[in-house]
Amino acid sequence: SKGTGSLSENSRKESKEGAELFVGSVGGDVSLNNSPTLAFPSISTADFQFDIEKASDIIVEKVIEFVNKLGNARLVLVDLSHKSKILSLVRAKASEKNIDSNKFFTFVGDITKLHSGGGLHCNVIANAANWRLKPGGGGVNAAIFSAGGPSLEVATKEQAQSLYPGSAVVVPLPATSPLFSREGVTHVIHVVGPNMNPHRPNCLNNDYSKGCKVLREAYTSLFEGFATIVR
Ligand code: AR6
Repeated sequence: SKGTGSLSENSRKESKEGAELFVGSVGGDVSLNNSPTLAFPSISTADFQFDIEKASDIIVEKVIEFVNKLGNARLVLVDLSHKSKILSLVRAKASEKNIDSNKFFTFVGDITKLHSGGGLHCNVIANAANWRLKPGGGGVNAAIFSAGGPSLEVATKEQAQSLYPGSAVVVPLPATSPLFSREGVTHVIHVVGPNMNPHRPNCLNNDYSKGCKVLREAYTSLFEGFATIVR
């Protein structure tokens, strides 16, 4: 159980292990902030084998496009490891572009345990999904469907049966989902990115002109979906 003492413990923990703050650092304690917050993984850069240099440019470009349209809402790029190359690249590029680090930052942790394990409250999390919106398959998709429980599967099917690469669907989470009750997540946004892995469906065969277009569309759909929740 969390008393008042554990909050400061979490904040310390977060600033030490979790939040990788930009140069200049955030003005406040990120864990003591109740602004609407979207936590998202880097779409397509692991199982789907999308180039991380190109992906990091697109993430920063799309964050710049949306971050100031979202009022006081925050965007947080999450990955599992402090050694994450995509987090380092995005941090460096976001810092170069002087993106407000109160509104966009990176965070190391499991996206299904941000509140309980990292002290970061995110009311919305994004999933790098597959086109059939099926659980399993590894990566962040397997983790989110597993943590979300059967009610996430049911709620997902109510919204969509499948998704094209470059599109997203917003799924309101039932209160019966552990992600809701334990983590305070009210919505999951499934996003399907471009696939460069020849062993997965709809492989783009290294066509990065198509791939970059689809990845931009994926982030646009994700951030627009989040905007509909925030408004
Ligand atoms: N918490 C935070 N980030 C994570 C987690 C987690 N629990 N797990 C993975 N990541 P990936 P893709 C990071 O492969 O490349 C699935 O099987 C990971 O380090 O999950 O879009 C789907 O069903 C990486 O930075 O997604 C699709 O078929 C990022 O999440 C396919 O993989 C995305 O890695 C999608 O591949």
